Amino acid sequence: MPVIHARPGDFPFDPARTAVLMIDMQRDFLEPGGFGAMLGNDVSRLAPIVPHCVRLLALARTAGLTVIHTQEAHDPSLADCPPSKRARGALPCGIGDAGPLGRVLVAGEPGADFIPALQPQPGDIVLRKPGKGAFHATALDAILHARGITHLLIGGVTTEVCVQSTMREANDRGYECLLVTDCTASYFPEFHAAVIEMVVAQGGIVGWATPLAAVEGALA
Ligand code: TIU
Repeated sequence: MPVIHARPGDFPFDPARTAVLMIDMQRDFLEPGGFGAMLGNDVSRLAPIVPHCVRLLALARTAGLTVIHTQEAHDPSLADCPPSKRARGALPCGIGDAGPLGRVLVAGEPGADFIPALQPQPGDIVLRKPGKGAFHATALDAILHARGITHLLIGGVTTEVCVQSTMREANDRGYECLLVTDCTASYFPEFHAAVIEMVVAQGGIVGWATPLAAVEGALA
């Protein structure tokens, strides 16, 4: 069984029971004019991980891992968007409003699409989600059970929002989770660093963490 060298210790995994979960690599979070920018963030901070995420997905497909892309986006009716979420931040152009990338965080709009470098490929799974955590109000748990998936390699954006929420949800459901540290990014570098420490502390209370090179070392 391959082993990924990680913190707080080695992460053994069966590739046939392992999925890469790529969280929300959408134009709305990575490009100017999207939801992340509407929130006042410097979206250029997320760009450096893109080549790493490309490598992780290519490696996963070659090694036969399941690849799942999540997409934070709402139904055009906004029926799946809690009013509290829409009101948060009192944005002049917020969820559901018309922005430079189409209606903000709405499925089918340009902003909700994945960035060009990380478009889903045939065989990948795409999962739309209305919340920050990918298990909330989705079929993710059923999808993973149906494939016998027990281990997750997690990347995407942002580290302390959708990535951390999803990793905690997965950990509570019994999945063994590894955060690929240079395949995830935050608008706040200090939050990114803190999440990594939170995950691996206390014997890996939420899971494991390691850079892409260690994943490549195990799957090469
Ligand atoms: N604002 C922020 O950092 N993130 C989100 O709103 N969604 C995700 O992390 N995908």
